[in-house]
Amino acid sequence: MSSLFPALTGGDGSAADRPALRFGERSLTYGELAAAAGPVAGAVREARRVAVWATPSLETAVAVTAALLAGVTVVPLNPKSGAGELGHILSDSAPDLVLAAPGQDLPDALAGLARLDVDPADRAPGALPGDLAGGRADDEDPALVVYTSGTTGPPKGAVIPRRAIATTLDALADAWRWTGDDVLVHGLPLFHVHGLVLGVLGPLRRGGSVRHLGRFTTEGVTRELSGGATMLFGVPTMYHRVAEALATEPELVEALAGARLLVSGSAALPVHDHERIAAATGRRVIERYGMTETLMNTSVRADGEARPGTVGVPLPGVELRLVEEDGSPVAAYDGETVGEIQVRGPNLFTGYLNRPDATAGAFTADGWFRTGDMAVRDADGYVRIVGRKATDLIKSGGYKIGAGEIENALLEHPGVREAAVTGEPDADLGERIVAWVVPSAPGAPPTLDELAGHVAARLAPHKRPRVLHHLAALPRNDMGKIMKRALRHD
Ligand code: MCA
Ligand code: AMP
Repeated sequence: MSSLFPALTGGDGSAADRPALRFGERSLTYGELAAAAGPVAGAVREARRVAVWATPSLETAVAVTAALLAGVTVVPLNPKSGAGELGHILSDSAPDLVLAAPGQDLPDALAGLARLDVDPADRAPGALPGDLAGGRADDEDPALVVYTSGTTGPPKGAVIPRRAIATTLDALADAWRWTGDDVLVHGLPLFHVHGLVLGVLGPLRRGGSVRHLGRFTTEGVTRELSGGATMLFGVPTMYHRVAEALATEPELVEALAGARLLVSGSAALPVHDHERIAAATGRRVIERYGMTETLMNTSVRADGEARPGTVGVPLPGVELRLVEEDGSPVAAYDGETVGEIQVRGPNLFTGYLNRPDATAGAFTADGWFRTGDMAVRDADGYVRIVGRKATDLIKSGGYKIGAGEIENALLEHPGVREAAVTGEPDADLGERIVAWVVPSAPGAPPTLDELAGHVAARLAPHKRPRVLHHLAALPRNDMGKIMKRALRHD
């Protein structure tokens, strides 16, 4: 029954005047956050699960904090979700109500759900009600259900217990020397683990503060890092944009040089971008490796060697091993022998909501989680990710996207008779989504704009194809299975 946020629930008021959250011009101290979250927590306390319309805003941060104080599970919704994806998430997670900013337009899919407006200006000063301050939930209770894509089918809801959040954030505090004196800046979305758990709950657990950029820009990074922020979190696409801007933005170079810690995650940071940032600023970006289902597994430590191209060493409490195809441990940690990463520890989720089959398939009999990531490990423990087991998972801009869900959406378009989706290298996004389509009417094939709009409206804009190829037929093997390796554009 321990509190996730000691600085909010401590009761002695020592942190009350310290800054907690800042979004644009609006900010809250710990005292103000407790006063804003208290009434919301009181209003949701009888609910089992609430959805939060997770715009990058103060309202979202207050809503999530309040629900967690009340011991209620949060389902963060991507506010750009299309109708199909939103419908699936709502019917799968069955929230009791949706929390949103006052005046926020919500799509029809949410019309049948009770709504609670969260207004950070609506405050009940004073200490939190006693039972909230003490923490109402058990450590094993679910805190979040975060939807994540698989190779096929719609996204699955990863059930993340309170214990995993506390454990992962405390392990990162150890690895990064992260304290209440740190001021974090980022522009990450708040419906995934990176932006929400690390980027908002992280500073709140430490008693420090976060300044959210609303949307990522290098100008915003410069402004905040030269105005008191100490840490930057981002996906590799953001660091790539930073690296590109260094030559023309000398203030950015200076701001980065003065930061305490620059952290990249959610996908591999290309060594070239790493080196460009190091050469210009003298600072090395630290990489950490995580997953929605496992939260954080490894990191380069603040006091360790930043070896570019590696994701560092296992975090305290995390067991990590590399296994062969048959599940046996690889013969050697020699920096060359490749195996699948499996992890075990208190940072892990408890399972996929309503999907016991998928949950069972994700774990070995003795509780190791199969990440699907392929890696080598040096003798001194450093892990280097070299690829992914499933070619049908695409990482674009740090978002994980399943080829199957895009193929299904494309097939719902009347102009598409057959469809296959692949990822191809992209300097900015890491990978970009490519659609290979056999048109229903060869004389009038659907355009890229049409199909991108179609996928964005059903799933989400980041899942839209960025390249389209029309084909007369898809390459198939004797079994009729599409041979994606044969899909190459010359
Ligand atoms: C474009 N847009 C459209 C369409 N085309 N909207 C509707 N229909 C269309 N056809 C809109 C978009 O909605 C968006 O609107 C704008 O155009 C630009 O979108 P996009 O092209 O997607 O932006 P981008 O520049 O490519 O985005 C790059 C990005 C983004 C900012 C780096 O990819 C991003 O935020 N990535 C973060 C992903 C992340 O947090 N992953 C963590 C999960 P508007 O202009 O309104 O925005 S992984 C994780 O959590 C694990 C645990 C881990 O390890 O971290
Ligand atoms: P998600 O399911 O969206 O949480 O994405 C998790 C996946 O992102 C992992 O399984 C990895 O494939 C990838 N990932 C996260 N961090 C890193 C990193 N630092 N380097 C390479 N891949 C990463």
